[in-house]
Amino acid sequence: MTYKSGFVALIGRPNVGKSTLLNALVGQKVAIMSNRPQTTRNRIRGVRTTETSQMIFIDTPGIHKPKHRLGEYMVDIALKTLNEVDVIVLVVDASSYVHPTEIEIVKQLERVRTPVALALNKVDALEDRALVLKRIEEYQALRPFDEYVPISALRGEQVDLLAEVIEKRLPEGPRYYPDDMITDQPESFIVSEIVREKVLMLTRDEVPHSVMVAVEHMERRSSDTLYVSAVIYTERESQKAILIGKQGQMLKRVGEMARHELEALFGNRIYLELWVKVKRDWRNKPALLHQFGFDRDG
Ligand SMILES: Nc1nc2c(ncn2[C@@H]2O[C@H](COP(=O)(O)OP(=O)(O)OP(=O)(O)O)[C@@H](O)[C@H]2O)c(=O)[nH]1
Ligand SMILES: [Mg+2]
Repeated sequence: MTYKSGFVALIGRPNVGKSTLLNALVGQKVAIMSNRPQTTRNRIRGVRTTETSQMIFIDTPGIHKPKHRLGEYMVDIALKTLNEVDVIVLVVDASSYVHPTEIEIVKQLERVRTPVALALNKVDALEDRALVLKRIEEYQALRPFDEYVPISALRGEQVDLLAEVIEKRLPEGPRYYPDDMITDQPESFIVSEIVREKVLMLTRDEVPHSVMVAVEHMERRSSDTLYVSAVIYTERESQKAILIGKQGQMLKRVGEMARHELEALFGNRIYLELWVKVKRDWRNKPALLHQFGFDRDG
């Protein structure tokens, strides 16, 4: 039997569940998720290897109308991905109406010849599951998709079916990554993202969006202890005060939650030291974006 492999982009507007789907497809958490739009800021790769195929999924930032340079970068990188993959999965929220952004995304898809599967996510949130048929018709009216798959990424429903229909569309190819490799992200990136995820969970309004986490130092101090020092950057003194909290309570909670998850993930004891610093308006400063790794070719 021939072995198939290839790259698969997960695209869609913010908050539809792309990262949740990526994690379900690879069977492990490789991308952080939250109920805030614009959670994902970079391309995140997750690998699913089976006897018959290897798929490299690329989770992308949600496509939206950018309000700052970071947003421009995020949308750029998502659209650029369309040209670099074998299959595109447009993820939509089946429990909500067709959004103007989805109409925009479909326009962008006219530029590419790549097969596009429509994943209608969040079917668990539909009052009546038959509504998904109506949703399919609405999307079909925008363009014919190569596949339509209703799923619940959160519950893992029909995620294997989605993988099957994607596999059909992949070219013959080798195993690019070792069997047991699930992501190619460096440990320091995973650490910074998990810290950021806890900030997204615990803060509100503009604070979650203003945050950038940078791991400054990681060091194995003994066979079972990993020492990590990270800085949470924010844009204003007032946000810094919120992140630290009364008597440092907020920072402590962020640190405890992140440490707990990282210990489970790495199977090590983690000594996590967090600092909060202000970098005024960093989301609009090209030099800072570059320093934080948001490069257009990234
Ligand atoms: N009910 C339900 N909620 C879901 C499902 N999939 C994802 N969600 C929720 O939707 C929210 C957004 O999920 P994410 O995976 O972070 O969405 P995203 O598309 O990656 O968002 P961005 O990174 O901001 O573009 C989270 O609160 C998820 O728990 C699903 O199948 N059903
Ligand atoms: Mg995401």
